[in-house]
Amino acid sequence: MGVERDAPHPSIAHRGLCQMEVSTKEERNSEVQTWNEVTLLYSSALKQINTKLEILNDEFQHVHQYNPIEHIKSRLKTPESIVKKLKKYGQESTIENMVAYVNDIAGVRIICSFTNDIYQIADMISNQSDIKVIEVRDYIKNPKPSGYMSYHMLVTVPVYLSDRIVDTKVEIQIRTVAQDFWASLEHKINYKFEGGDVPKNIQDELVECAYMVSKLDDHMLLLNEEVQNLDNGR
Ligand code: 0O2
Repeated sequence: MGVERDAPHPSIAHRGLCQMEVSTKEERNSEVQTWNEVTLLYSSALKQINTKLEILNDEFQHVHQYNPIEHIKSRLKTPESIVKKLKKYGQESTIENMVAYVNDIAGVRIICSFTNDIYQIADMISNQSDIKVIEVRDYIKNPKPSGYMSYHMLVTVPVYLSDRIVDTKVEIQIRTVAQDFWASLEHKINYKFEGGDVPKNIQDELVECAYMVSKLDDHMLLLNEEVQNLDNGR
């Protein structure tokens, strides 16, 4: 199980901060300090979640002799992307607003083989006593109009500092390899059109591909169950 970590480069973070409305040098220094503290919290939350997931995956391997998790990616949202989201929500670009309104500053994506792995992993996460599940969005049972399928959980994880414990938000996305393949191509296509309208025929083909991904996932799940039953009958 590979774990990738991407944090925004400090200079990018600084550039992002400078876009925020800060007037005096003292205010800017204090904002930089706050930014660094906030970034420390989110990156620590990612470390906590990643360790938990590795332990759960190892335990699952020990009990069931297979790994439900293919791989994990985690990232901190770039300041540019945070500012964009706050604009979308009609909020001013302040650190306070970013903490209050942007739920996916710390994001973890878990990729697994089969759709039933997704729900097992989600249950294992929810059962951790120190993790609080704030919201679940099941875009597998209810795909987005674009065709996007994934299971989203917004959780908080406690970060233990020297003088306090801070419950910190992390967005967890869980999806199959096939759903991830679709989402990454669709993301690239949207990026190519820079948020403008993707031609209708391409949108329709993406929806058609999402349907095929869903069929493929169902088929692979059945095939795997058939093979498991053969093994059990031996
Ligand atoms: P990035 O670069 O991945 O971080 P809301 O305003 O609360 O309704 P929000 O916060 O956008 O909506 O939440 P949503 O839609 O539940 O999930 C947001 C994230 O899910 C996105 O993050 C994407 O990672 C992923 N996602 C949602 N819809 C799609 C989609 O149609 N296609 C693809 N490829 N990914 C999607 P960001 O911040 O948009 O981007």
